[in-house]
Amino acid sequence: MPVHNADIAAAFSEIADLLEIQGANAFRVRAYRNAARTVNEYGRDLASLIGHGEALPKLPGIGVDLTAKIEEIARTGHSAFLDGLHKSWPPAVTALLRIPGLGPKRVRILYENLQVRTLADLDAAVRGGRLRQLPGFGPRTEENIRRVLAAHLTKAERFSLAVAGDYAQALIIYLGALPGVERAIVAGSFRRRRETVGDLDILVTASAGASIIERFAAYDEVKEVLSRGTTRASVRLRCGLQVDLRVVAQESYGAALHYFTGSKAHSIALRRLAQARGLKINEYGVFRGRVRVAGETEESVYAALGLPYIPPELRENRGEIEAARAGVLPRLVERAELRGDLHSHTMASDGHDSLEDMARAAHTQGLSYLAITDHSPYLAVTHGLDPRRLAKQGAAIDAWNAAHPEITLLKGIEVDILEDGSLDLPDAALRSLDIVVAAVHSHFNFSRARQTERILRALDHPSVRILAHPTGRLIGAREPYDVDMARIIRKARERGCHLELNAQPDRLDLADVYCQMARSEGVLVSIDSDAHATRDFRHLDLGIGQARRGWLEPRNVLNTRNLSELKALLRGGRAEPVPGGAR
Ligand code: DGT
Ligand code: CA
Ligand code: CA
Repeated sequence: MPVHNADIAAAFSEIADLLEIQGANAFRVRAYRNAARTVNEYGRDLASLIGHGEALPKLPGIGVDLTAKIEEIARTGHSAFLDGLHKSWPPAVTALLRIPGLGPKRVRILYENLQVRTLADLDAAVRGGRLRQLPGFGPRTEENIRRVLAAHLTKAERFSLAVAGDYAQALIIYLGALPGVERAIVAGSFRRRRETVGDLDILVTASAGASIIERFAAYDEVKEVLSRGTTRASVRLRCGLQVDLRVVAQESYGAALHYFTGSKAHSIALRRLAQARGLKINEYGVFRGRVRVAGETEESVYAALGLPYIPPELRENRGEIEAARAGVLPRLVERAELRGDLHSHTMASDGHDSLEDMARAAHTQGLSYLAITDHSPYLAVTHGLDPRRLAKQGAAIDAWNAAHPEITLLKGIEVDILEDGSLDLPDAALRSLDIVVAAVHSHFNFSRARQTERILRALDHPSVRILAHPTGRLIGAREPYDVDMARIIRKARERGCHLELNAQPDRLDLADVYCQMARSEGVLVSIDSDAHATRDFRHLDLGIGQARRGWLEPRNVLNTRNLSELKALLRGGRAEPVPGGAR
């Protein structure tokens, strides 16, 4: 694993925390904290500098000892000193420091007197009434800790974008209909289309804040009001999802929306840029001295900093500000630009609807072609198609196409990649199809080398055109399998294959960073619903969000092509090189 500056900074912060708990000299603690900040903010990747044999730059406040530690972490991914600290203070202890009211002194007392090492231990100690017996822990402290813990322990879980979306949509309709409300919009990670969200952040513009807050707290789904003021409130819904609401004046809409959309890293980088221009930026606007120079729209906020509008999906401080400054922001792909879908199932395997119903639904969704890719026989539960049933389905597809010029069905298969990288159907059956999508559904635990070789072999099969859900992850349920994605992407380019971005809510596989990698290697991404029922085509929206987070433009996406361009790409073996793939 490559070591990033952030990893080195995290190690230094943790050393500072643990030294503090130990009661170490305050100057020493501060030196580590400052070093963490310096490393984190340093513009170039220290590990790659070291990897290229370059001398480390002279960093402020970083002497011989810290330089040696940076080199050690960059080379090995570890700090022997930190590992030593962990022997007496397990890593989980540092989480206790984040609880308001618990400084290093108290954490140390908890650890030594009550053997508290984790938040769960602390929770047990509070419940057992053991906290108040300790020196320096009054009833007030105990009550504070109890409250923070309750919020912490239930908040740990993140919600999938799709689930959060259902709640968000209902809330926006409810809030939007309240008297006095001008606009209601979801900001935060939801607007940035992250695959999971910690909570929903809703922004409302209205003249009278207090009455909006009242009605928000009275929303039917609200289980508990966590905090409430005149312009803001936080609630927890019955499902456990937290929702933060902010009411702002119309004139601050853009600035507030920008602030609450984040990400925090993007906002911080932007604030630094503003400072360099003598401007101040906050949730109320952009200011020169006391004069407000922008804030009503997000466009005005960016324009005040001399930047074009940056779409929310890019706001992660992953190079988007530099790209904006250089005038080379990508023109991100949009849902309306998808002309087709290259992965779908019918009742023939494990889908719920007929081929004809799937075709009609896809057409209703604005698509002009749909690949029918039922399973191959390997996994018995999917009731996959053998060559005989596949041929029968092919005849049904021919019949459909003859009668329905409005949407073309492609004959396809989602063929299993077997243990050794061979495919689950005879070559002749695969050759008879318009499109072969290959997928791993077994042996997830192979070593990286073995898994990579297996997939590379499948991509070498002359019929294979798309690698489905390339890392096999199920968000929150199954880790991606261990593969060398860089090699897979290079192989795909060499073979004229494409990578799927599977838009099922719990897959969203390809992840954003791999989309970026595919883009820079000139490999096309196919944004597919993997629909198992007519209603599943709506998942394409989620796929688009992930693709946009991965900087994909229409030209980087296979299924923005019209049918004849697509057929050429599927036939041709080699994809046309995409010029200027890298940003
Ligand atoms: P999440 O909820 O964990 O999925 O992620 P976010 O990004 O929605 O984070 P959240 O809900 O804590 O905050 C929403 C936005 O509010 C965040 O993206 C940026 C802004 N924000 C929150 N705290 C701060 C802060 O301390 N500084 C700045 N600049 N912005 C903040
Ligand atoms: Ca949030
Ligand atoms: Ca929030």
